[in-house]
Amino acid sequence: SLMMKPQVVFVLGGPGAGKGTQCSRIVENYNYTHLSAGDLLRAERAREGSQYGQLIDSFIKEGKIVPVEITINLLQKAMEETMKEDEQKFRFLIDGFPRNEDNLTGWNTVMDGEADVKFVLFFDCSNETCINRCLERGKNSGRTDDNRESLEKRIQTYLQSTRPIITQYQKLGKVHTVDAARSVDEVFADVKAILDKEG
Ligand code: UP5
Ligand code: MG
Repeated sequence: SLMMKPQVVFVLGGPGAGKGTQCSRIVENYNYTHLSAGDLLRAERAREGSQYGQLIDSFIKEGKIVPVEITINLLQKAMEETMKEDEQKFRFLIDGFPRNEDNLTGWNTVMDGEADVKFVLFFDCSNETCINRCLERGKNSGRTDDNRESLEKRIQTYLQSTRPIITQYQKLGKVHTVDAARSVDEVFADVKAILDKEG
């Protein structure tokens, strides 16, 4: 059968900006599949027999960005599996990727012609808000990076590596910025307005 080309929205923002929370809301209301790069990496870390478990573990604790080959492979597999199961599911929210130049180059190389990046949804809030949300979550998230030390590093990586990627997409006119410091409902109201307009 004729497979549709995957239609991708990149969802970016600082650690704890609410990317995952908003993606869940989107999935409830729109025909999108949510793929969190971080969740896929954590699942790969936990997978029996994974050759990347230790590497992923140490990169996540250090707030560093895992080599793109690993992440892209997981994203590609997840997209393929989703579309194989239901060919109507060709719209994807890719949450937390691309995070640096290596990620972007890797995506552009591997996915050139294979997927359309429609736009970037950017959840913008202060570093302080990001840190407070992650520390609060850290009380029971079990995430190895929801502590002050890892968070400092995650914020540094975000500012140094991820913001420039968002800026690049901004120059292409492809970024929709949402003020993520407000309540989940208020943020989602803005998200809805964007998706209703952009599809
Ligand atoms: N919360 C959410 N929205 C709120 C709101 N409006 N008001 C009040 N509270 C709100 O939310 C975080 C917390 O805040 C939750 O408790 C939530 O209830 C509350 P969440 O929706 O989880 O935010 P999110 O932006 O998804 O935060 P997350 O911690 O997942 O962001 P990160 O980008 O830091 O984490 P991710 O899982 O994407 O990546 C983790 C690590 O994996 C990276 O640091 C990196 O080491 C590695 N990684 C790669 O190497 N490559 C990749 O491509 C992706 C990840
Ligand atoms: Mg997340």
